Amino acid sequence: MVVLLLWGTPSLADDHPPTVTQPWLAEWVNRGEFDAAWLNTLLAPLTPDPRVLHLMDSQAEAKPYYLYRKNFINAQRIQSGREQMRLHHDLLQRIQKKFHVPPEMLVALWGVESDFGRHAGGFSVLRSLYTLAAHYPRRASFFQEELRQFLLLCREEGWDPQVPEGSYAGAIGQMQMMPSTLRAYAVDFSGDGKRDIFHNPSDVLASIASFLAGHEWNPGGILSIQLNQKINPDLGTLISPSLDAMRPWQEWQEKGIVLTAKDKKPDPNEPAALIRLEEQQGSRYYMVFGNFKVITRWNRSSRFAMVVHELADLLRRKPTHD
Ligand SMILES: [Ca+2]
Repeated sequence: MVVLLLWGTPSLADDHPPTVTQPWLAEWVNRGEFDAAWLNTLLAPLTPDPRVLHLMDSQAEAKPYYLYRKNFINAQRIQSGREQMRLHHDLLQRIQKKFHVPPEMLVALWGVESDFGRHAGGFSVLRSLYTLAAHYPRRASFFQEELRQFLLLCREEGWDPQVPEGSYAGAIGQMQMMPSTLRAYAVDFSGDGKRDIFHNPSDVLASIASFLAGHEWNPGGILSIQLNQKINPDLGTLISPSLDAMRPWQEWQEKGIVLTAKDKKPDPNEPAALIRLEEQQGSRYYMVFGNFKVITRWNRSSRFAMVVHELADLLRRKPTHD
């Protein structure tokens, strides 16, 4: 009954039953967030995008780390990253002053997410999110909320919802943030009053910094230390089930983890976890610390965090010329 009241007469509802009668949309209208006729006009003509559903189901396969790394780190990516570091040197310094996140970390995330803005689109955000909200039961409630956040974001920023392009999963802009994350963390750093995360490197890089700072990035904190398996033979039995279960570094020392003399010395209270990544030659083990976990707040995968970490290290180092 509610549906009929909200969405007009039965005959009108019959014209567009697949979209406008869904209870989660009716709830937005009931809450007074959106106008029913506006939603109807926007969503009723949309058809599910089969490419989006296909890509969602084909992403699950986990490549070993050494193959995963190749998708993000190569000579071209490192060279472009170093050029961006030079080009935006002053901007990056100003962002660091405000957010206390190092330039190479911002540029590395930018590079991993969109190759420095070269590949940030291709899918209509509206159609992708609607496809997943209405036709992907496994994660429907997540994408229904992201669609709602996207429509609120469009209203706040003055965007036509039909225009923005993003990833097949609805990630937007040169840093590929989901709409809820964008609303919470994106900032205007260029000073024109707009959060232009599609075109403006100031806004893009500062928005990345805003996210990391907002997740308790520790300036000067350690990300990871590779462990020497010769002096730590039982690492396989100590792997952390999840980064949510980090323990103070001191407890790892008590369990027998030994660093080499050249390693940085973490604070005894620094939260730490033990992870394993697969290289072509076999397993490698790392102690990872608070700042590594901050990157996993962006993307939950340890492989993602390590690839950002490695690219950042390569960008910080001066290229070696003969
Ligand atoms: Ca701006």
